[in-house]
Amino acid sequence: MRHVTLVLAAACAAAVPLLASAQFSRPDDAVRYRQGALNVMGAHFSRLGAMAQGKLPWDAKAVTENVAIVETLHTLPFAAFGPETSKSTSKAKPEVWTDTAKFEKARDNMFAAVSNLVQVSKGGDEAATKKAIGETGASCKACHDDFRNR
Ligand code: ASC
Repeated sequence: MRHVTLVLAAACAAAVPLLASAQFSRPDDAVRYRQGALNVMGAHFSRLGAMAQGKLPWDAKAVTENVAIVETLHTLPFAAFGPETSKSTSKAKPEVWTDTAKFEKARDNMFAAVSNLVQVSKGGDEAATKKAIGETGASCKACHDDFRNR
């Protein structure tokens, strides 16, 4: 039984990207942290989006570099959405804290899309990678539509 539990725990740990813990002195520091991480991630994801849409030429080296940055950053913002930040000024909608299950589902959809993008992009298939970029962008947008004010 203990063995089964350990195997299950290991499988879960492998399936769910770890949320890096971070420490903030004040709620506003957490808000700045998550905005910074999302802003930098957006700058790099935008480059991928532009290539996927043919607005920039496809550049396999740039794809690898930008996917690696998105992979590193994508879990970071979520350590900084604690309930103590719900009263800080930001674009986050109250639903982040009142409908946490839905927010976490949107987060997990994005995590899954990024995992898929990382895997697919390693295969070097341009069309498949463009599709994975599109699916990842849709997961960003879905969360913004429901949980971010304009
Ligand atoms: C980006 C970016 C986002 C997403 C989203 C996709 O490049 O900064 O937030 O893509 O716009 O629809």
